[in-house]
Amino acid sequence: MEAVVMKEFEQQFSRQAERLFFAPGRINVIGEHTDYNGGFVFPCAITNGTYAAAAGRSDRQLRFVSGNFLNEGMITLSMDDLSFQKEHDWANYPKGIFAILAAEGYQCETGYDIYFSGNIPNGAGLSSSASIELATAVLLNEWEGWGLSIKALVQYAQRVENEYIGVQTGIMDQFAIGFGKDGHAMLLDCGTLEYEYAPLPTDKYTILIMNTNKSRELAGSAYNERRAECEEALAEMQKHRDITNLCELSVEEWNQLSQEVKNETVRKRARHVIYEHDRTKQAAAMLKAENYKAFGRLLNESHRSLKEDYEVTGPELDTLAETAQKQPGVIGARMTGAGFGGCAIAFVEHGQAEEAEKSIAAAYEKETGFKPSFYKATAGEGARELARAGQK
Ligand code: GAF
Repeated sequence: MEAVVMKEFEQQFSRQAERLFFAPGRINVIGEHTDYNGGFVFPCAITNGTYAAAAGRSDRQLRFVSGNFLNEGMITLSMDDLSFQKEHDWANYPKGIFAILAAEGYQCETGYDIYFSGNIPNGAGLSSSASIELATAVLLNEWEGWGLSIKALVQYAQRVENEYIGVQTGIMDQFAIGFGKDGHAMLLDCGTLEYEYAPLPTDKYTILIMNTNKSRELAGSAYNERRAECEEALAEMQKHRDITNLCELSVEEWNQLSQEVKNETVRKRARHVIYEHDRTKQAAAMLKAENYKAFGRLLNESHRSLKEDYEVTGPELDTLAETAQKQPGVIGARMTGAGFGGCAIAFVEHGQAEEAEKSIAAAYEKETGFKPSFYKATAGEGARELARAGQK
C-alpha cells in the first residue's frame, strides 16, 4: 500500500513524495454517545485508515488530492485563507487542521502538496474524517518540528469538528485514532481522559464489521440534536445534584431522579447514556474475566438501547445487528459509531464467520433491498509517520 500511495502522489503532482504518514480508522466496541457526557467508551483503532503522502513547497500554496474523491480533482488553496468553504467538501477536514493550528500560533511558513488515500469506506461510521484529520495533524507536527503531544493533536482535531465543521462530537474518535495499540481496545474515561488498554480476544473471535452501505453525513444528521437533549437532561439533574456531566450519576441515582425530567424523549436519551456508561465498564470487566457470553449480552443490550431509547439505529442497522445476534457462533452484535446508517459489528467464533456473513447478507437484502459489505477488523497502532523517501 505504501509504495502505491507514493506512486499515486507522483502521478498527481508530477514530483516525488518526500514523506508518508498514516492514521487509522476506528470501531467502537461499546460505549456509544457517552463521550460527550463525560462517560466511558471502549474503542479500538483498526489497521485500515488514511495514508497521506506529502512534499513541501516553497510558496504558500496547499494542494490536496484524495484518491477516494478523484472526481473532485486537485484542490488548491492559499495558506492565507483557511476559512471553511462548503465547495471544498472533504478537503475541509485537512484544511481545518491547518486553520485550527495556525489560530493557536502553529503557523507554517510554506505550503505542502498532499495526496490522501483511504482504505476505510467514507462516511460509513468508521471515522474516515477523524482519520484524515489526525493524518494531517501528525504530518504537520512532525514536519514542522513543533513537538506537540499526541494528546494535544487529538484535542485540536476534535476542535476541527466542533469549531470548523460544526458537529459537536466528543473526543472518542480522535482519541482512539491517536492512541491505537495493536490487538487492543482502550477503556477511556472521557471525563478525565485517563485510559487503559485491554487486549481483544482475537484468538477466539473474529470481529466482523458489517456495512449497511447506507451512507450517513454526520454534519447533516441528528447528532447535534441528541447532544442538545443530553444537555437539557443535565440541566435538570443539576437542580438536584452537583454534577458537571450526566455520566457522574450512577444507575441507582438516575432511577431515583429520572421522573424529574418531564420530557419523555429527553428522559429516554439520558437513560441510554447512564446505562450505556455502566454497561461499558461492565463489558471491559467481563472481557478481562474472560466471561465472553456476558460481554456479548452487553453488546446486544447496547444496541437495543440505541434503538429504543437513543433512536439512532434505523431499519438497516437493526436488521444487521439483530440478524447477527441470532447466528450460531455470534456472542454479541451492535451498531458502532454515531449511528443513522454506517456500520455494525459482531464478535463471531472463528470458523463461523463465513456462514454468519451469508445468512446476514441474505436477510439484509431481503429486508432492505441493499447489499451489505463485510470486513474483518484488526486492532492496530495509532497515527504515525510510515516512511521517508530514500530511507529504508
Ligand atoms: C461519533 C462522534 F464523533 C463520537 O464523538 C461519538 O460521540 C460517537 O459518534 C457516538 O458514540 O463517532
